[in-house]
Amino acid sequence: MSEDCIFCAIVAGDIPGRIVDENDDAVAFLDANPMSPGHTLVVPKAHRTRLADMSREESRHVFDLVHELAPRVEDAVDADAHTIAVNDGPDAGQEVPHVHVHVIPRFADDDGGP
Ligand code: DGP
Repeated sequence: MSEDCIFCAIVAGDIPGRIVDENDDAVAFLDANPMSPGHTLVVPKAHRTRLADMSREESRHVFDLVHELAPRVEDAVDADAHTIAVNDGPDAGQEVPHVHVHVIPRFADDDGGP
């Protein structure tokens, strides 16, 4: 855990997060600033800043949860598709320095979305 990391605080339960699902190594919670209804973030429980900081095993657990969750989120909000994205590094738009996979529900009429 990193002391001043907001996502570590959510994983630890120190600040409220709308947790959707979890496995041994990853947690999914709703994005506080959603690009569409149901926008969910999947993060490793351990503090990792970039994808390259994760082992293959850690990465697999994160993406296992994405794989399991995405169709359920799509169903839950009656979406037509979803965008799955990682902003990996500040120059790619990563604002929170704890790896997170965006699962963004998309709708046929959403005008291009994110
Ligand atoms: P990125 O630009 O890829 O680093 O996206 C960061 C996302 O994290 C952005 O969609 C908003 C979300 N976010 C930032 N702070 C919080 C928070 O405290 N709680 C939750 N649930 N989401 C947050």
